[in-house]
Amino acid sequence: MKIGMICYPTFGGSGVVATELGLALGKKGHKVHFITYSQPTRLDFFNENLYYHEVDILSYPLFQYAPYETALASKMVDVVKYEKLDLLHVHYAIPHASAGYMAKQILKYHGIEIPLITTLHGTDITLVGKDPSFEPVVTFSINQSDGVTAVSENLKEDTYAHFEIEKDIRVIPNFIDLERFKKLKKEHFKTAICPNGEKLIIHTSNFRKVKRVEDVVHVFKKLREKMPVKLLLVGDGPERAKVENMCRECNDCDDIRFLGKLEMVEEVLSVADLFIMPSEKESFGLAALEAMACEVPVLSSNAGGLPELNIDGFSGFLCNVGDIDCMVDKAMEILDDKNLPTFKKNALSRAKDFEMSKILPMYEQFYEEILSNMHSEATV
Ligand code: GMT
Repeated sequence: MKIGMICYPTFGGSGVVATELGLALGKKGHKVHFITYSQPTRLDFFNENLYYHEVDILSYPLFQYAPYETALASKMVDVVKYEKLDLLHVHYAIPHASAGYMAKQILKYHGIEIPLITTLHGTDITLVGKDPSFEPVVTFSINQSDGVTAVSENLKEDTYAHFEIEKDIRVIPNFIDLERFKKLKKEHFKTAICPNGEKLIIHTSNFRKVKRVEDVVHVFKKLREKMPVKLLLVGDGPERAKVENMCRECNDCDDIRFLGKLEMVEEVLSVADLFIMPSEKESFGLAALEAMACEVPVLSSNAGGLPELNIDGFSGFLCNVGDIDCMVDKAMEILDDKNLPTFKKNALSRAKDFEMSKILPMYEQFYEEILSNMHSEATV
């Protein structure tokens, strides 16, 4: 199959999923054409089945806001026409689904029928998409997609609850490459960070409000009164400066380290004892899955799709959003030496349920279904 893959090429979860999906499809012999505004990270090498088309936007003094959606739709039209793609798969509804719809209509005018598949990832539905400034366009473009997927049952339900959707939504969860995400021998990192045998807690995110990074610090502070612990905060984003100030004011600088964005996050996950994800909303929680694959138990909120990933009392625990005391109690239970080895083993076992080889065929089958529906409609 020749697939056009449209995503945000940044550190965000939807971009990671789209890139990993494209890479995996390429390995299986499909031709994957990434159409994005910059080269996705992890795609900076040659592979005979992977192609990259950059969306460039003409700069013009009249444009206070550069019309990215128009440039993206034009690039999709160009790539579909000249690379003879079989389908377009857009990740994150805004603005990719409406740009895809526009491209599809233009191609139709030129006599080319191409199916459009939209994957909903989370904040495109639960936060941004609901805003009245986007809602009518999001609803319309989801309904006009030939196939729609969501990364959890919860996100599917949220989509039906908040938008007037007539389409069936197929749930295809996030997946993990266990060849890459596995516990690596990095004991020297552990010795450097925790010289006195402290337990190591980790959080990785894009430091947006929805991630509640402050809760991680509150839990850590209370936990430190009870046992020797260190905290690593990985990633960057709008809330980082606030959280950093919060740590400085309390003289916690030696026990809490901010590592910024890390390309090889699996290296530090490999030496962690507990991953905390206290999110306000989280459609799936890819970062928690990455931690589990590296044998790190997860203490998460019970928001969104997190209960579909993290099994309470098995791979970690779930607490209500903002319930710091619950999180401290559960962290102590996980970090107890008599429990920790079991939680670590269980975390890996749960991650295996989302192994790429189990999830990739779901996308391939969905592509086949959508293509065959389209062909049967054309012959009626
Ligand atoms: O907020 C993020 O983590 C980034 C965001 C995105 O769309 O780029 O991630 C969402 O998509 C991921 C991949 O499907 C999911 O694993 C995350 O749970 C989801 N984030 C939220 O729902 C907040």
